[in-house]
This record gives sequence, C-alpha cells and structure tokens, in this order.
Amino acid sequence: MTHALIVIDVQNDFCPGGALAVPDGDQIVDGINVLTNTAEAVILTQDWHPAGHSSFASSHPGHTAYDRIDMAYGPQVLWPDHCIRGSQGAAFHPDLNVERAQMIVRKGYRPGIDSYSAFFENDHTTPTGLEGYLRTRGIDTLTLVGLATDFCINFSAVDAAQLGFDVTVRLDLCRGIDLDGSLAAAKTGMKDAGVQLTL
Ligand code: VGL
Ligand code: ZN
Repeated sequence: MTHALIVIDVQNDFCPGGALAVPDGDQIVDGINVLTNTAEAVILTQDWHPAGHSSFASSHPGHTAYDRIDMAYGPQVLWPDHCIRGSQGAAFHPDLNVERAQMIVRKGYRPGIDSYSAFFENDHTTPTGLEGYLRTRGIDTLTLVGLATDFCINFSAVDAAQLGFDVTVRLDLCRGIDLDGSLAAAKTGMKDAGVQLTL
C-alpha cells in the first residue's frame, strides 16, 4: 500500500476575505500541515480559471451568483469570479505548507468547462492526468482534505473511489459551502460511493 495526501484547493479565494469564501475555510490549515509533515506523498490541487470563465455568473448576462444553469456537459452552479489564474486569490493560503508538495494539479483552466474533481472535468470524461500520476507511482490509498467538502472534495472523492482507489475524507480537515442541502447530499453520495468519512 502506498498512500498519498491530496490537499484540495486551499486557496485564498476559498478562505475568509476571499471571492468565494467557505465559512472557516482557513481553520483547517494547521491540521493539514500536521498531516503534510509526515505524508509519504503530498499532492495539491489549485483551482485555476482564466478571466471570463464559463463557471462565473459574470459571464452569463441575466444570471447571478449561485444560479444553476445547464451547460452542454450537464448542470453547472454559477459562481462569483474566483481563482483567476496568477491572482492573489488563486494563490495557496499563506500558512499552507507547500514545500513538501510533490505535484500540483491545476484544474478549471479551460474557458468552457468547470472542473470540480481532481480527476475529471465536469463532463466526467476529460481527465486531469492525476489518475495516471498516482498509478505510475504505485499509489493506491488516498486521504483527501481541503475545500470545499460539497464540491471539489465530493467530486474528487467519488471519482477516486469509482476509479478503485481506497479513499478516506477527513471531514475535520474540510469545510463546505452548503447550497440548498449540498453538504448533506455530498456526505451521503460519498458514503454510497464507498468513501470512508472520518471526523
Ligand atoms: C470549488 C466552486 C467553484 C471548490 C471550485 O474548490 O470546491 N467550488 N470552484
Ligand atoms: Zn472554481
């Protein structure tokens, strides 16, 4: 068994004061750093959108943030502009230990499609390359932490379980957005997919 810690989107825009702040998003940083210090493999993901990205409400006249629309690839929540590639908002939280990261996966960089999961874009088909990276390193067991529980953690964990990885989500080291019950639905969906949820 080879294990990796995957730290999802611990970026300024998802922390208090950021453009798409997750409540208490910064409260998990110290605990994540403790895990990072002893993990065999450390992988970070970074939400990384071009300006004018199609997941931004500002790109859809007549819509406001948190509206849901149908895109060619399926349903999409519209977000405030966030994590614009190269911006301070897209940077990792300043206290996150990034020195031990061996791989940084950027996602959401194609203008026309969002990418919640670290494994596939929101068409559930276009790979990010992370699966191949993990398999070629012999990594079969994953611990997921970070932001946001009901979006990027949820989609990443379910995809990883469906790909056959042994997946644990440390809920104490995640924080959620919670739109219309999305947090409860995410927990149920992850459990049903065979993801282990620990507190
Ligand atoms: C995320 C919404 C939009 C996330 C990313 O990291 O959970 N959520 N982009
Ligand atoms: Zn995003």
